[in-house]
Amino acid sequence: MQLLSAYLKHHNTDTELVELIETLMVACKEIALQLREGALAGIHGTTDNTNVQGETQKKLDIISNDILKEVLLDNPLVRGVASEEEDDPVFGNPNGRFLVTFDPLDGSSNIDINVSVGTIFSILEVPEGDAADSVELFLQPGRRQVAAGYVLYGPSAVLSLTTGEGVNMFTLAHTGDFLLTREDVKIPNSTKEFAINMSNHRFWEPAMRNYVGDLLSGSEGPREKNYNMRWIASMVAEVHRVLTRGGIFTYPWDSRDPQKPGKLRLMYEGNPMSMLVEQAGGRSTTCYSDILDVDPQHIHQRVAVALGSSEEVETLMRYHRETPSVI
Ligand code: P6P
Repeated sequence: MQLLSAYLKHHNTDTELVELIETLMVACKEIALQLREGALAGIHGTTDNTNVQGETQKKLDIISNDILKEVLLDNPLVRGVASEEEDDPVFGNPNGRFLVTFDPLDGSSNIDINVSVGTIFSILEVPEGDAADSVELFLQPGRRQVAAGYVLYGPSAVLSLTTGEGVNMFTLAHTGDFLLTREDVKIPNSTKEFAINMSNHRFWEPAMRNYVGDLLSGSEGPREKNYNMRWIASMVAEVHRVLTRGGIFTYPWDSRDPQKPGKLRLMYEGNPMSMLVEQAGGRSTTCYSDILDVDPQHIHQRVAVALGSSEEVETLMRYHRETPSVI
């Protein structure tokens, strides 16, 4: 089994990017250890704090966020970090080359019920000629990412990573090393599995209601095949399933907050997951256009997401082209 750093070096990955990824994994290994302790460490449950998203912060949200901030900003390669749990970016070495955005513990509402959660990360380079520390440095379209990935803390801890040369998966061994366990991951073009939070049905656009209604009609309906549904309420786990066996995962716009395009965040959920999915041969869209082409205006900007098996995502997009939008 090949070590993460050996695999990246063997494939001529930029040496400073390899160092940054290794630094990220130091933080994720510490988070994995904290999670493994679970209730024994007295770190389950919520705090009295609400984050910039308006969500009550779990103790492990803050612990994970602090571990990532401390470890990353200690590396001189890092110019700054932006986190789901921080109002504003935090800056480090003014000569640092990289910017890192992250959701430190995605799916954290699942922690207390011992269901998989994960750390999602996106790596950008500081734009040429930009001198001042500002949030503007981060506001780059997803196609500018130099690397993206997540560490899924499940029955095993698995890193899914892309540096723009496909997607590979590395499992955390008891030795503390990430070892290559799946190479050149490819998402099947078609699927019979969809993931959506059905409780929001009455809030969706007509196109989404029509699309899901036809999935539910199964072989008697226009899709002429039976589908199965999953919903884990942890994007990292859903995307890992899609990368592993195909499927479509979607969190679309809904009318509960019509001004927001969706629930998920572009810079540290939509963009990194979209890079992974596209690098694995899938599609990742807003239901109308590719997420990686969205021009970000705000560090905590939200985005509608529909990602996975290319033929299924393109079918969903066709429903949205053919049905008048209400947005
Ligand atoms: P809901 C977790 O809070 C998250 O951001 C994603 O990981 C997940 O897919 C989604 O929200 C779940 O949302 O509305 O089903 O709780």
